[in-house]
Amino acid sequence: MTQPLTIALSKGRILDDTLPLLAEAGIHPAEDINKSRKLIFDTNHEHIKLVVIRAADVPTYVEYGAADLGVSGKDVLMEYDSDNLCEPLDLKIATCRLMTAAVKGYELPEGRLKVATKFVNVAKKYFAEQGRQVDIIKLYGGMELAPIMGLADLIVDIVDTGNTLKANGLEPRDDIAPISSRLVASRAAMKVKHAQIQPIIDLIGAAVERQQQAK
Ligand code: PRT
Ligand code: MG
Repeated sequence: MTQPLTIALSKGRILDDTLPLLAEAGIHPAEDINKSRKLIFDTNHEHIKLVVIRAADVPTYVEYGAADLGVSGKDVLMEYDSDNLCEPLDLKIATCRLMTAAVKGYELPEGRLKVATKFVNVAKKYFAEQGRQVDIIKLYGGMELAPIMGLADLIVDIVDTGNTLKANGLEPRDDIAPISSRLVASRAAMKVKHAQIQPIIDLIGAAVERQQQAK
């Protein structure tokens, strides 16, 4: 008998891109995920279950083996920063960039910078690599407000079209990393459950290829 295999999906905008990709891979939830209040879903594959959880919690579920695979933004994985996780596939969905931004035309002060972000670990690492002294101010959202209100010199945030920055009188400054969602697994599960996990990686990998070709 095959053990059920659980894939943890990130709720929110990543889910909107994940469901069509899973459909392309032939994995269909038993009911409409967007219309249900359930968190765990059966699929047309008897041994594959889907769970829908807060995006920031997906790496935790996967690292501790509560889910066998996950779909996570690269930004979330960079911030989580665990050696126990691996990324068998770049799903090439929910693409954007992690950037610094400041008030348009604002000249950065010499010396220590105040940086507001929810990506505290990413920001620390980035500015350390730049050799720049910073005070990181942790925010939970709405980062765009921080430079306008004088809370910070810079923010580290996700940018897609740049419209949100522009609408708030900000401008993008430096690129930190290109972002897309990844299929994530724990290194332990990749060894122990390889025979079960690999066929699913192959299914989804082929679907990614087909989606890219259709573009
Ligand atoms: O909202 P909640 O706190 O529950 O969770 P969340 O904010 O992590 O979830 P959600 O649904 O917003 O999804 C976030 C994930 O989607 C990120 O971790 C990225 O991997 C991915 N992603 C892709 C984006 C964007 N594109 C994006 N544009 N996440 C956020 N944005 C936001 C950004 O924060 C900014 O406010 O969109 C705005 C910028 O967009 P532009 O087009 O105006 O530049
Ligand atoms: Mg959000």
